Formats: sequence, C-alpha cells, structure tokens
Amino acid sequence: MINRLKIVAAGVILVVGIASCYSILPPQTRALYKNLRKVSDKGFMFGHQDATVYGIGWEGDSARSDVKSVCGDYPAVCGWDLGRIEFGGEKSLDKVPFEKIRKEIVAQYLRGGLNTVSWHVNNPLTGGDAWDVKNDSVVTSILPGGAKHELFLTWLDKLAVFFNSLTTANGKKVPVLFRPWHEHTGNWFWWGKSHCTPEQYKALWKMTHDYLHSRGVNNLLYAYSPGDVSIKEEYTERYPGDKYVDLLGFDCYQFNGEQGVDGYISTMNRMLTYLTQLGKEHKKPIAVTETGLEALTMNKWWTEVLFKILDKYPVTYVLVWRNARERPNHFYAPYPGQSSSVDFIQFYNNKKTLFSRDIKSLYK
Ligand code: BMA
Repeated sequence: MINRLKIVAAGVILVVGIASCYSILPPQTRALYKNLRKVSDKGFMFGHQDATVYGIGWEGDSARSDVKSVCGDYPAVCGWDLGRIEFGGEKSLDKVPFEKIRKEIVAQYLRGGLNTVSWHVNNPLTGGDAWDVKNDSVVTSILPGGAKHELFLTWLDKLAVFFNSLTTANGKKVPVLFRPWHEHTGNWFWWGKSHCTPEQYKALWKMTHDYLHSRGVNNLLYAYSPGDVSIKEEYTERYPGDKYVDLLGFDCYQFNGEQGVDGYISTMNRMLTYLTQLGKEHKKPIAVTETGLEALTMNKWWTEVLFKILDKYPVTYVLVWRNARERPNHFYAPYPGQSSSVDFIQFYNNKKTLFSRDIKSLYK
C-alpha cells in the first residue's frame, strides 16, 4: 500500500510493514494511487461491471460495450469478478473466460482507465458458493491454524498468478484496484457480519493482502467496500487499517417500487456524508463501488437521481453493475433503445461525468 511506503536512499521505494517481504512497486501503480486522489477535482468517473465482455443481446464481440453503443465512449472504470478462479478453471462464475478478462483489463489500462476487481469466492469449508452462509466458522477455518488454511492459500495462489499475469506486451505490470471481501456489513456472504468477528474479518483482509504480496503481487491498490450502514461506527468497525486500504467505498442499490427512490437518495446521502468525513480523516479517495437501479425503470434516473446525489460529494468513481446477457431484466447500464438511454447521453455530456476519453491516463 502506498502509505506504507518509505522513500529510501537513491529513490528506491520499499513496502514497509511486511517485515519479510520488501518489494518495489511499479511506477504505474504509484501513479494510479496519486491520480485517483485528484479525479474528484474534475468530477467523477463512470464505471460498468463486465463492460466490454457482454451486454444485452451480445457476448464476446471485439471492442463492444453497451455504454459505448449508447454514448460513443467506454466507461472510465471497468469492473471484473474473479469468482471461481480459485478452482483453476477457464471461466468465472458469470461464465466469462479468465483469459478474456485478462485481455480486457490490459485493453482498459491502455485506454488509460481504471480496472477494479471483486471476488465472489466459493465457500472453502462447505464447498458451496459465496452465498452459502449455513456455517459460521468458515473464516476461522481459513485463518492460520484453521483446517482449511492450507487449502485457502492455494486459492490465493491462483489469484496471485492471475494478478501477476496482468502485463502489457512490453512487460509492464497493469495496476488494478482490488475490492476483496465486499459487502461484509451484510450477512449474505460467508465473510459477512454475523459469520465472523471484527477481529477475524480484519485478520482475513490482512492475510489476503500480505499473502498476495509475498507472491510478488505488487500491482494492487485496495478498496474497502461494505454495504450501506446505519451509523458511521458500523462502517469502521471492521476496517482493516489505513496500511491495508487505499480507497473507501460502499455498495448501495436502489430498489424498484414506489419507496425505492426516496430510500436510495437518503441512504446515498447518508453514506456519502460519512465517506466524505472519513475520506478526509483517513486521507483516502472515496467511491460508490457498486450501485444501480435494476432494469432502469426510471427514464431520467441518470440526471435526476444519480447525478444530483453524486454532484454534492468528492466522489472518485461510481460503478453500476452488469448487463447480464443470461438473466432477463438484470441490467444496470443502458443499451441502444433502452428507455433511459436519452437521459444517459445527457448524463454523459455533463462535464463532471468522466468517461474513457476524459481520462488521459491514470498511470503517468
Ligand atoms: C450478482 C448477480 C449475479 C452474479 C454476481 C457476481 O449481483 O449479478 O448474477 O453472479 O453478482 O457477479
């Protein structure tokens, strides 16, 4: 992490804090860290999960994106998920080949934009998926001394191989904003609030970070992204510490139905008020790491709801969830002809919404 860096003789930058593991961070990772802190001076970046690998009615086309088809530009942020990489198979839980994700991460880097990666990792104790919460000792079982610790390290090895494989043709390592153990203030994932103690959660985070680093992974920044919470203390209760986190985020969705919009606006304002304060206190950029209105049932959602909220806070980016090609009405970005696409173009045209062409490079 950048704030654990010490500049030492001859300008060599070393990671401190992990006694046994000193390594040099690539300059592009340091540049990303520096640049992410400046984005909100201009506006906020727009992001989309799985932006360039599939969309409504298509899959695997080259250089395609639903967002681009609507407004003519790529999102400034692309989100990816590595669920199932732990098994060494070819495809993710959303059936995207890891090789394709790898190529698209490099392509997004070459466009100058940001990649963020989440991990809906399976349950290492029960063999179920990330949502299998039947057993409350999963986190205990993978921490040092636990029955599944060794197994889990082999899963982290798979992750490390992937992150280390993110290189350009001339061998430059591609930085990524990793967002592990997300939405842990809820109970729907096995690493969620009622399935482990705050100390265990923090230990899980630190173990993940330190182990990846010990495997030579030096191209990650880390995003902390709980779900929405009712009080600020709930946000920080499981925070692993400034040494382990580079960006403070949260995930929050609007529900469909009449009450949905009011509830969303007030929750977003509450969370962004907390995050603005915490960002200043901890000197970290802030972001809406996942959001959206499923099936975009409000035609002016972009300008009337999302923009009006975000405009009031120093937000670095906002990412909407995926346009599932396999699940009807499970989409969060517009596509050509979708009823919010005219409004999206207005949102795009606003100077403060930053898309790919607005970001020269986050790596210089
Ligand atoms: C959820 C849904 C699922 C998907 C998962 C991981 O929110 O979109 O269909 O498998 O995210 O991407």
